[in-house]
Order: sequence, then C-alpha cells, then structure tokens
Amino acid sequence: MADNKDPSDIHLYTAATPNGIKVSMLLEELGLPYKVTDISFSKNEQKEPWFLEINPNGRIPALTDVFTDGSQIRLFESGAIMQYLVDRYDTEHKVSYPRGSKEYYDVNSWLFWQMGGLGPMQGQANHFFRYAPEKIPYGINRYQNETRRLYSVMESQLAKSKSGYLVGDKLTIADIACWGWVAAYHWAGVDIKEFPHLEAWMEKLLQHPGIEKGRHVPERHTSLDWKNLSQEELDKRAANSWVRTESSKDQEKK
Ligand SMILES: N[C@@H](CCC(=O)N[C@@H](CS)C(=O)NCC(=O)O)C(=O)O
Repeated sequence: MADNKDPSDIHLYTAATPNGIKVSMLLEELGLPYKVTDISFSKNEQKEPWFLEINPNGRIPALTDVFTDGSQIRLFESGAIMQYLVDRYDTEHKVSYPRGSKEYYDVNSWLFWQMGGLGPMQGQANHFFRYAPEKIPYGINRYQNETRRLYSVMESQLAKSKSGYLVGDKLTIADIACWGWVAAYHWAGVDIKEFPHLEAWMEKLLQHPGIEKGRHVPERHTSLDWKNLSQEELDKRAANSWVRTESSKDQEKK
C-alpha cells in the first residue's frame, strides 16, 4: 500500500492521554507532517455527532487522511491507526518490520497485548485507585495487581532483549504503544522501581527525538512529574478530572 503522496493530509484528533500520544509519537518518529485537533473531554467533544462520524466509539485518538483512491479514510483505535501509518508511510521500516517477517508478527503480538491488556487494565487501576467515588479495595487490588503482572511480563521480555527494545534490534510501534502507559505508572499506584529493565526502557525511549516531541502533543506531557506531587495535589488532580463528572452521571443511571 506504500505510495509517495505528500502526507500533509493527515489529521490527528487527540488529547493528552497515553492512547493519544502513541499516535503523535509515531508521526514524529516518522517525520510526517500532520494537523492536530485537541479534543476537550470536559466539553464532551468526543461524543459530538461530527466526531462520531470519524470514530463511532466516541474516544480519542482518531485520524483522517486522504486515501490512495482520493477518498477520505477515517481511522479509530490507536493500534489500528499505528498499523495504518506504518503500512502506508514507513516504507524504510524505521519503526516496523516488513510484512511477513517473523519480527512483523512479534510486533503485532506486543501491540495486541498492549491494546487488550496493558491499556485496559491500567486504565481500570487508575479508575478504582484515583477516580471512583467509593474506595473499593477489591477493584483497586485486582487492577493494580494485574498492572504489576503485565509490567513483569514486559520486564522479562526486556531482560532477555539484547537491544533493550521489545522486538528485534530497534524501536517499533510495540514500544511506542506501551510507553505512555508505563510512563503513567505513578497515577495507577504502581512502583516502577520493582521493574528495573522497564524503567531503563522508559528512559531509553525518551532519547528518541520523535518520542520526546510527540509526547507533548497536544499539550505538555506531565505523567513523569506526578511522582513529585503531594497526596493533596494528586487528590485535587483526580477531583478536577472530567472522569469524576462522568462517574457521577453513571451512578445516577443505575
Ligand atoms: N482502545 C482505544 C481506547 C481509547 C480510549 O479509551 N481513549 C480515551 C482516552 S485515553 C478516551 O477517549 N476517553 C474519553 C471517553 O471515554 O469519553 C484506543 O486505544 O484507541
């Protein structure tokens, strides 16, 4: 599907979250120009009809582009967006491997592992630990333990890796997909010090200029600073989040 078109038709709809920054970090690593629309969760823009035309699931990230036949293509689910971008634009295999190679399938395994495991489980750890109106120990323990288990899976893989990346000898979309989640470890209440290879990997990725630049789209990335905040500041951050407002609406629906 590789082609030589000017890629400036790419339009990313995003917000400052672990799923959103996957796509901007990838676009920056590939050196692709793109337009950005910052979607406001507090205004519920992700549920507006015009946005649902792009992503019927009403979540970020989403991306549009002009397809090879000249029509518009609309993509949602960060993993699917990343696969589209490397299939179409990473012709030199900077952050991907050729389709059909063993590493190509290894990258897919880790990408699906992130999409089906790390993201959803750590997201629930955040929810029960930081946002839930009631502190439910069962929910907190279940999702924090599952996040720790998933971190230990990455830790073992990285301990075996000669390159320090998840697959093969270079940074790939598998690493990029996981980075924003691991970088937000403190918000989930998990200690990164238990996972030395994972911590080293997290720092190593920051040395890539595209990761460093893309993590600050659409606004400054702050997850790594949260370990320095007091409990009071962390509680305030959770209390002011749009997630709290949405959770109370959910309670009313019951
Ligand atoms: N599996 C989806 C998850 C997308 C997702 O949950 N996005 C969150 C931000 S990280 C969102 O848009 N939340 C807004 C909402 O739930 O209304 C992906 O990876 O793209």
